[in-house]
Amino acid sequence: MNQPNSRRQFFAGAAASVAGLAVARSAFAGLPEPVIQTSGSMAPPLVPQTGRPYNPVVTLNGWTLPWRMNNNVKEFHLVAEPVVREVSKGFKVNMWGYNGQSPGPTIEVVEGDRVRIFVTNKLPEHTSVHWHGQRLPNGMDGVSGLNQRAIPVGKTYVYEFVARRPGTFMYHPHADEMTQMAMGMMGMWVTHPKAKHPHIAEVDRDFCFMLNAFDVEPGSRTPMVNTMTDFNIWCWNSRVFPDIDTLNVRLNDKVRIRVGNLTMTNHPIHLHGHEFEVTGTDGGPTPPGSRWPEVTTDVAVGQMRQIELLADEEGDWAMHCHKSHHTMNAMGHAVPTMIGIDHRGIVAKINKVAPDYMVMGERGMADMGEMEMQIPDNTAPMMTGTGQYGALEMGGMFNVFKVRKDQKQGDYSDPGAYRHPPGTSAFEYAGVLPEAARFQSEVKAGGQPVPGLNNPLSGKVEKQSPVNATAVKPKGPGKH
Ligand SMILES: [Cu+2]
Repeated sequence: MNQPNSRRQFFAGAAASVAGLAVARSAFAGLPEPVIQTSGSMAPPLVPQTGRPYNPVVTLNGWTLPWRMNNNVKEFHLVAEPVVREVSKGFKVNMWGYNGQSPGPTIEVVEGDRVRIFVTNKLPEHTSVHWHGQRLPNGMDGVSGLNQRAIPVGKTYVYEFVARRPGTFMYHPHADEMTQMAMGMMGMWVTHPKAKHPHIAEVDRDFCFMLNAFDVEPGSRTPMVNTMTDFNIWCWNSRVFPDIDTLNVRLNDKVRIRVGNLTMTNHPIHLHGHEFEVTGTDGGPTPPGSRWPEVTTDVAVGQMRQIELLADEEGDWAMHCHKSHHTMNAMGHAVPTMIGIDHRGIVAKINKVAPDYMVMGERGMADMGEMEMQIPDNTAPMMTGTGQYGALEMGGMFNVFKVRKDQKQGDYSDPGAYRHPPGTSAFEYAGVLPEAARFQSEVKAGGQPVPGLNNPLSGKVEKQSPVNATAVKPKGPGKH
C-alpha cells in the first residue's frame, strides 16, 4: 500500500484544517492546489474529513482525489497531462492521464453534493472532460464543439453541477477522443448515497477499476493511437498481471466491485468460487427484482458494471477476463500453431546452422510461461506470474480474489498465498494406469503412440513426415 505524498496527506489527513483555511481565505479566488500522485500503488481508502460521511472505495493501483470545501461546494482540481505509467515491473509507458497517473484519480462524492471541478490542460493539444453517466446541465456534459469550446492548451475550465444520482460512473475526454483514450485518459467517479438507499447495500469492501488497453510495440514506450482492435496490452487500471493489486478481503465480507470499460471491445469478467449479482450499471443501482446469480458478467464498451457478493469461500480465487487472449501480454501473433508436430531430431539438425534456433509451441504454449524467454527491453512477457505451485501462464486482465479468515477489517494488504487445508487440494493419482484401448490397437499395428499425432478413428498410425514440420525462429513477442 502506498502512503500518499505530503501534499496529499495535507489534503486527506488535515482536511478539517484545510476547510478552516478555506473560509479564512474567504474569496478563495485561486485554484485548489492540484494533488499529484507519483506512485502507481494502491492508496488507502480516503476517509472523508469534510462534507457528508460515506464508506470510501479503494481503486486498484490507484487513489481518490482529495477535495476542498468552499462554501458547501466540493472543489477538485484535475490536471490533464502526459504521465509515465509503470504497467508492470520495469515496463514503463508514456501515457496521457490526470494528476500524475493513468487512469486519473477516482472522484468520490455524495448524492446531492454540489461539485466544482477545475480542469487544467497541460497536454500538447486541446481536451475536455465528459462526466459519463451523470445527470447534469447540458453545458457541463463536456462534448467539445457541442457543449463547450475545447479547453485550449495551458487553460483551465470549470465544471460545476450537483451529483444527482448515486452510482458508479466514469470520466474521459470528449475531444480527440480516440487519441486521448488510447493514451490512457480516463478515471472513475463514485457517487455514494446520502442516506440508506433501498437498492444500495452497505458493504465491507468496495473496489473499483477501469478496463483499458494499449498497443505498445515491444521495445517502444508510446502507445500506437491509431490501433482499432489489435491491442497487445490488456489492463486493469493501466496495469497487467501479476503487477495488479489483488483484491484482498476477509471471510464473509460483503464485497462490491465496480468495473468500467473504455477499451475497444467487451470483456466478460469472471470470478471463481462465488456467485455474484449485478447491482448497478452506469444507469444507477439495479432494482433487486431484476438481479440473478452469475459467475461471469460481460462489460461492454462504455459500460459500468457493479457486482456484489458474499466472500464466503476461503482461498485464492482467480478473477479475470474470459477472453483468453486478454489474459496475455504482448505476444507474437505470427507464430504458427505447432501443436501435434513432432520436432524430435529436427532441432538438433537446424542447430548446426542456427545455434539459437528453438521450436515454439509443439506441445502447446505453456513452455513460454516456464521459460520466461528473453524479450526486448520495455515490454511485458506474454504469459507470466508465479504462484505457490509454479507458473500461472497468465498476464493482462487476470487477478486474484483473496479470501482469508484472518484478514483484518479495513486491511487491504496482500496476505500471500493461500494455505490449503490438508485433504482439500487436487492430487496425483497413484494407482495403476492401464494403456488406453485406442493406443493398444495402434501399438499392435506396429506404430508408436504419440498423443495428438495419431488419429484414433483411423485405427492406424499416420506416419509423420519431417518435411511438414515447418518451424520458424521466433522473433520474440510482437503484436497480439
Ligand atoms: Cu477481455
